[in-house]
Amino acid sequence: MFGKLTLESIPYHEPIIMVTIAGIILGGLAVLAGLTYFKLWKPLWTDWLTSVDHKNIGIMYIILALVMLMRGFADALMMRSQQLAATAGLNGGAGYLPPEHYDQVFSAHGVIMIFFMAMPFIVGLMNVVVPLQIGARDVAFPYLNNLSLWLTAAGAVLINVSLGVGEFARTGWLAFPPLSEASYSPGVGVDYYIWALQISGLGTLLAGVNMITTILKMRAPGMTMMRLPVFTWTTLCANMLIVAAFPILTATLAMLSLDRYLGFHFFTNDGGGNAMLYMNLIWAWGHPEVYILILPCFGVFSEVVATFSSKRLFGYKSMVYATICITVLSFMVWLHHFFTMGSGANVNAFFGISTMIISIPTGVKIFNWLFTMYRGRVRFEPPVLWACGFLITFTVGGMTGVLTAVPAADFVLHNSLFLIAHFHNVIIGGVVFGVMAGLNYWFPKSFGFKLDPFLGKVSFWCWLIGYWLAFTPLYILGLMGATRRMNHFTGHPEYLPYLIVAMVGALVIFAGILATIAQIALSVYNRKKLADVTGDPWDGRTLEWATSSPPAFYNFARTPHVHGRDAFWEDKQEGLPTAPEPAYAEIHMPRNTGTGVILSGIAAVLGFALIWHIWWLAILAFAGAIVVAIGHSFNENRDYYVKSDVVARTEGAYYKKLGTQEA
Ligand code: HEM
Ligand SMILES: [Cu+2]
Repeated sequence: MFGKLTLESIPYHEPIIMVTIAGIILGGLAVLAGLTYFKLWKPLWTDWLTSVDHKNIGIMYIILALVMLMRGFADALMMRSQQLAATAGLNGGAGYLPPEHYDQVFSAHGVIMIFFMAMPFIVGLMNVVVPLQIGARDVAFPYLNNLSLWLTAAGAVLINVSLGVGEFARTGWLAFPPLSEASYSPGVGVDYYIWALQISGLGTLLAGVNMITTILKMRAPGMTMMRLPVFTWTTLCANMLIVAAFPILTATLAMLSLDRYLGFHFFTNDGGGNAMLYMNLIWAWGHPEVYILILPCFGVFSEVVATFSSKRLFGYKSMVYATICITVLSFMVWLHHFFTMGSGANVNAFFGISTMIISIPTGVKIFNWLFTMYRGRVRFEPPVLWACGFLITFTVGGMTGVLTAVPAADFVLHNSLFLIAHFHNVIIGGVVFGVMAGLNYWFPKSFGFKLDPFLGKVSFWCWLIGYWLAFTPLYILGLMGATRRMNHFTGHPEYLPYLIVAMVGALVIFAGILATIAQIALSVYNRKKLADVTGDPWDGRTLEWATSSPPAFYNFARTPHVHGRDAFWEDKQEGLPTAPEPAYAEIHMPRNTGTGVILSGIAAVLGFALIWHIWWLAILAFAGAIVVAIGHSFNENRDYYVKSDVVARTEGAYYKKLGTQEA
């Protein structure tokens, strides 16, 4: 009846898990009670969960990312403290986390941070910003956008369920066979991994199609490709990578499923299979994936550096071409992830060199940012601090990357903590710093008030110092021979001082995360004091700053006309209108729909049923999804016109607030 699911699937005997789950359940109940008490269920459903407004969808993506950041970071703290405790001799050198639990922790940490923290954060920023930057009313397919969000959330739900029902994969974040095959991982952990990624991956792919269409087809008149803001350019390239790369991931995981569920032999070591096929495929997705994460962050830094230096971005064209170069090159380097697997010297040399070539367009970008700031009057608000921290940290990470791209060096460094230090160096210094810059930069656009700058600076310094304390020791440990994914290091007391420093670093980062939470809470509390009525708190250059904050749901009452790069900056030089227009046209807008939430809920149930081999439920859920999808296609009530007097009233209120309208 319930497939493999029994009461034994719940890990009663693991106190750490049980306490965590009790905490999550209590927290969840508190939220539910709060929603009921303040009668928020209806607005939550009608204004948020079912919203097809790109701005709301973006905000919900970012909330998901922030929640999952805590979960992923809790895992990181557990790993740091386990290795420290074991090396310090706790329990005779075994530490407090048994290996089978530790292995789940590092796998969950990697998967959560990449797929459910970094990805939603970036897709969220794209959603909030890109339609505004190109002068559009929404994305090309608003309902699909809502579905993408909820499919991502459904994947996140499955991962969190694995904490309390069954187990998660013990295979690392890429689930390499043969370890991930049914013979070596007979439990449900890998199946949780597969279905969480398949469902959220579908959401990501749809989001990619949506963004590309939006940028190519919905730009305001006059916004040629060479006038696109750089963030929109990098978003376009990242989404091209999504559309090209995510199907590879889907196909690879589908093959792994066939192996696991139906006894196929794609990746087994017998029956004609070959595990190396999996390595090649997963990295053909995996390397572009890291550029999907970093390119939009390069875009954020470009916007931030230009705005806060009050200058045009230096070398706009070279920035665009460098982005395109990186996009293309990112598909030609995947083999650098397995130099040690016997491809031979010539193949390794090719991939080593192609990898190093990527540092050229990246270097171009670094110099462009530096030259933009050079001799500018840089205003050191939090977004710029993140950008400066990035310039230093990311550059070092890039250099250790070039080092590991030397095949001979990689034979020594492969699988060591040196590698862990390298990729956290680029992913924290690049992606986390990037999304934090974006959060601080665009928050006032979404909510109409700035984030508290003091706590923003505290958060930045904690992350920067914490990063260096936490990961510099790992570079050294790696050179000393410490390998990755270890529950404990037997007979290496000399690692202890480094592990202590790394632990301190993780705690400093923890302080940074707490500072961000406090920053958001305090800013909400002080929202009157931090308010911005102009819609343009930073003296911005691009069109998102041309609207009120938060923008009206239709974004622009009249589609802007673009006459150059930095469209809004140029408009400002010519003088902005100080009063609403005498008349507005009606505006065509999409209607909210609950179908995305329902379909994704069904998808989560389908995933759960497949994980536990509850076949009747899987068939039922699959059929249900088809029925709901077909049913939605009969929904004719999907758009409406905003009356011109509603537009006139909204705009009138905005100009009145600006204080520029004659009484
Ligand atoms: C915030 C502070 C962070 C700390 C202290 C931290 C710590 C760690 C540690 C201790 C490991 C295991 C290293 C080992 O194999 O021995 C690890 C692995 C990993 N981390 Fe982080 N991490 C952090 C942030 C992030 C972020 C932001 C990301 C991605 C966006 C990330 C992605 C990964 C991945 C993909 C792995 C590899 C997991 C595997 O081996 O399969 N981490 N991290
Ligand atoms: Cu790579």
